[in-house]
Amino acid sequence: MGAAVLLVGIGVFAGCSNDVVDPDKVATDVLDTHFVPRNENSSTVATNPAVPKLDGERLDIEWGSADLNTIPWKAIRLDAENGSGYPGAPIYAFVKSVYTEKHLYFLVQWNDFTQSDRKDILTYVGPDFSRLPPGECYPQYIFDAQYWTRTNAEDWLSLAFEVDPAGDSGGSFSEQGCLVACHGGGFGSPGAGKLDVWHWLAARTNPPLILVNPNDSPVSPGEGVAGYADDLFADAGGLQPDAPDSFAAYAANFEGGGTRPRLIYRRIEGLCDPDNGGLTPKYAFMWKPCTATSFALVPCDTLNDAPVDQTVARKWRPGDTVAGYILQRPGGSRADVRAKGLWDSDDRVWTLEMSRALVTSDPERDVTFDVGRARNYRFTLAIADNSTGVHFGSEAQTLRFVPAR
Ligand SMILES: [Ca+2]
Ligand SMILES: [Ca+2]
Ligand SMILES: [Ca+2]
Repeated sequence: MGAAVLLVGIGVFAGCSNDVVDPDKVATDVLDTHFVPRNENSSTVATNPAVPKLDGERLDIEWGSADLNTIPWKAIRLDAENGSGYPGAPIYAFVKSVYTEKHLYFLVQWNDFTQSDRKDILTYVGPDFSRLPPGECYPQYIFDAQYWTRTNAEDWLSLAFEVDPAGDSGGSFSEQGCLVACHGGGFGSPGAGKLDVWHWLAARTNPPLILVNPNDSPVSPGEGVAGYADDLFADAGGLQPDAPDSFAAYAANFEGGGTRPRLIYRRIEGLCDPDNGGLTPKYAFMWKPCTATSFALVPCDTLNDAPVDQTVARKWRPGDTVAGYILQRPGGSRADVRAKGLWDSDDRVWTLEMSRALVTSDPERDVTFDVGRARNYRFTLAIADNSTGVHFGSEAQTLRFVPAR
């Protein structure tokens, strides 16, 4: 496998001359996580610039120089056999990990030829309203689901760790990964035990940006302005969101399996901009603070104010799109995992940086990383390319905490 990994590794990052993948360092199932000192008592910013900044940009200072190999790459093979459906020929994800006194960080890079970050785009496909007699209502078009379509999925990545030893009659998660504990029975339903699942979604959890460290300067945040990964768990009851008192980063902007939007942007009381931590607003999604009832799609709608793909309000025309999801910042135990992915259009690579506290306030549903006991943690990695269910999966891997020197 080593030679194959090397070849694929060089192929994936052919555009990055700094990346040297040594097959001896990557041909095992062990991902070492390396200690980075940080003054955790600092109430302002990370005092060590080597602590990763969650912004989807991979810097040498935060992830170790590839030449010095202080933080080696781990290539993880992902294939259809350990995934679901047939996503295509196997791919490799390149992973690094570090930890501080209180947090664990992952860097994952993988090839993806398409940036799929708009799931369930709602598109109006009825007549052009500017060609209809003015001054009339046309609920038979704007309010009829047959004049709307809902298309597209999203890229996603998930990590699964054991909270309680998981498996079923086919074996254990520790030995066979998702072959038994995720895909054995119903999806995400290990017969016994419990998995902690971190589910980064390019369309639904990546955009709601907020300071990673609330005490950071919003102008130059040392720890970044990140989105989230949905924090879920899987047991015999299936895949479920962390609870109670938690809420999701997203809600559907359509009814059930329907196609007609519930809400659209309107240019009333000023434009309701997403609050993206001072970054450039992105209109590919609806933002929860903008969802007053006055934003509901009504039968007499004649104007499309949606700022998606346009700057001036005008009458609806076929091809106009509305966001499929209403986004907000998640809360409670569901909001423990911070994540920011950026897609590079030149290299066609996703770069995802993730972080979670070693210990959360919800040890029932979240794996607890006990650095003091130097335990190893088995995990699996899954990646999807613009799909809800079809994905690549890895065999079970080991996360090993390298003791601080
Ligand atoms: Ca970074
Ligand atoms: Ca994609
Ligand atoms: Ca949690």
